[in-house]
Amino acid sequence: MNVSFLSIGSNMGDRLRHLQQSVYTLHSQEGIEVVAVSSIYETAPIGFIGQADFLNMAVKIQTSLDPHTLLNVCQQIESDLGRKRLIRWGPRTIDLDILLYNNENIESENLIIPHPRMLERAFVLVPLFEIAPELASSEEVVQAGGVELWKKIDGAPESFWGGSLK
Ligand code: X6L
Ligand code: MG
Ligand code: MG
Repeated sequence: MNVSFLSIGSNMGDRLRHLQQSVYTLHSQEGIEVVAVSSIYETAPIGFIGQADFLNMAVKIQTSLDPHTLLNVCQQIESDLGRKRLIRWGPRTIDLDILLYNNENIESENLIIPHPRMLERAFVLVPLFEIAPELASSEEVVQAGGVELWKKIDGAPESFWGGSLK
């Protein structure tokens, strides 16, 4: 069984209802079980300003679907909830983004995992780390950002420079 994290956002119409409907529809799919949901956060729009504030959340799923089939499910839900792509980064009834799929790196024409810009976006990371605090320092997320633990530092600050400096 595979573990995946999704980021969900809405800033048009009944935003809460769109989040609820999308999570319910995910859980109703054969091959997807929603195993954790974050709190809902109201967030200022990024990318294209002058649009309504978003509600954002994250969910954790267990799934037998491969990443491309999961993407198809997400896009079908977006379409069913009336998502129209009119303005780049513009208002949307619902947006479902696959953030992580196991600890895989996937780069195909229509799907990149880990989500390439997730580490720059508080509206993604705050809900994600709420349901997966272990990810805040994990290999999946940290390596996705080109950041690898080089030397673990434990102990009092003075032990950092030790006897080698005065
Ligand atoms: C410079 C240029 C800096 C572009 C940032 C950031 C563009 C995020 C697009 C960017 C830039 C995005 C949401 C949103 C969008 C959302 C909130 C995007 C795609 N989606 N703002 N903006 N929540 N708060 O879900 O993420 S558009
Ligand atoms: Mg998005
Ligand atoms: Mg999207």
